[in-house]
Amino acid sequence: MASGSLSDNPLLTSAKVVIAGGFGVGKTTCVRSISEIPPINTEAWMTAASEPVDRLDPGIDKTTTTVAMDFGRLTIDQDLVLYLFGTPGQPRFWPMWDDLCRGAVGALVLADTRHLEGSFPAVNYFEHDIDLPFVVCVNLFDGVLTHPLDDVRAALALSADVPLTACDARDPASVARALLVAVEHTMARTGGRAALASDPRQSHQWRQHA
Ligand SMILES: Nc1nc2c(ncn2[C@@H]2O[C@H](COP(=O)(O)OP(=O)(O)OP(=O)(O)O)[C@@H](O)[C@H]2O)c(=O)[nH]1
Ligand SMILES: [Mg+2]
Repeated sequence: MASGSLSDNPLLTSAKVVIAGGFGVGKTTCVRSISEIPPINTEAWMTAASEPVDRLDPGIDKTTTTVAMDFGRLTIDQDLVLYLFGTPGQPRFWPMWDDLCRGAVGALVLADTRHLEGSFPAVNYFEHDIDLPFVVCVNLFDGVLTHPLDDVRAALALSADVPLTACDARDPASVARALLVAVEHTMARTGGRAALASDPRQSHQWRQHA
């Protein structure tokens, strides 16, 4: 996606959005697939030496894990740029989440229905520990929704006022739609344009993705 010369626009507003969730739910994949700049990732190899602390279950196709953050950028309008910050997912890095969320306008919390219990701490964090609008998004690992979203909502004991959606983290258009839900939720929670400069639904660039 072409971003143009961002610095030329005096009306440009940027907004920070956090992509959070438990271990291996697809946060890094999500940032990588949507970022218009080469994303910054902080991946470390998971080895046998780290087995006591890293989950290396059979069937989990994962050789690296995020040890600090992911960073990417998405221009969704000529005067609105999202800066995407992906959190690390492993419990030993959760203390970093407060720092990563500082200054954010919203969060997209990814969930994997094959290991839904891994999403409980993330949902709990955004529901109780921090005042930040968030939406929960099921990552469709097999390309299909294996459980109705109402069932996922019930299993997560998710409040009715928290939007629940689904995406394929590998698919930029799908990730864009999920981010749109998050942006719209932030706008609804903050009274329209209090936190964001413009309505992304009017964005031509956005429509190209979504
Ligand atoms: N089939 C499929 N695989 C995916 C999808 N999203 C992520 N993956 C794979 O799942 C694994 C984990 O993805 P990551 O993006 O590293 O997950 P993460 O949430 O960043 O993981 P941590 O940072 O370690 O918590 C990787 O091997 C990805 O290739 C998806 O939508 N479909
Ligand atoms: Mg990661």
